[in-house]
Amino acid sequence: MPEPATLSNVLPWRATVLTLFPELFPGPLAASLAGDALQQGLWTLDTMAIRDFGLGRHKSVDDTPAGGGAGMVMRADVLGPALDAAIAANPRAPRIYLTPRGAPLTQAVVRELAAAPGAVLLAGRFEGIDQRVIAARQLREISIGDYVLSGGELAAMVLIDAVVRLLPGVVGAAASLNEESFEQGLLEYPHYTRPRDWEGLPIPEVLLSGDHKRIEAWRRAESERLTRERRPDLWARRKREQ
Ligand code: 9D3
Repeated sequence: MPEPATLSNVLPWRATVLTLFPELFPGPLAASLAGDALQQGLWTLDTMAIRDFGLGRHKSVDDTPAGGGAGMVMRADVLGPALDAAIAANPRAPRIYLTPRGAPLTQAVVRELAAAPGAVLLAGRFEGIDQRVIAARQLREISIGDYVLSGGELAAMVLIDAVVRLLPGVVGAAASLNEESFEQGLLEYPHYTRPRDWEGLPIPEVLLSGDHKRIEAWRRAESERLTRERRPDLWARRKREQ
């Protein structure tokens, strides 16, 4: 008989975050689902301050870009030792650099990361980091979407939040089953609850009919309509079986 997964025989998922702003953590990750799971010991969070690895009297972490141009670049001789300390703390975890030029964070990537022992997450600031660090420490570059943030910290929190809710024991089986409809490539249908009439607006009659076949057909049609209207990219690639 296989042993059931319990806290005593499963290591917590371990996030090690390298940042210039450790005071931003845990931030929203201390609340709600992720926060409860953190308190239960299902995952752990360590932040390491890049400034602690800064060089010289001013603890410098950045310098002007080789070849010229705007902004500043995070130094390899700072990030190398900082990453080595983070990797030593979390040696089997994939190493991720959050950057606007990274590959998109998708639910498939989130599932992959949830199956790993944790993640070393480098949150950048300034224009970026010295390319040699990415190559030498084998960093996987990930973006959370096509908009510009002020730094990688919020992106690291988004990634952690998405991973943590997939860890065993964090959300119920009902929620994970629900996810499968999204993974079919359709957006969620509209939801309603009491009161039956709110500000003169009724709940669609079909949802009160008790006819589960009709309800299922209505929800499917609404999911398809919303996906077609809002996400032509998903609509074109949707799974067509069943
Ligand atoms: C003009 C070049 N800019 C790239 C669009 C420079 C730049 C802007 C903002 C470099 C870094 C940042 C800070 N952003 C992140 O660190 C970041 C990010 C993002 O801005 N959008 C989506 N995902 C991510 S992950 C890290």
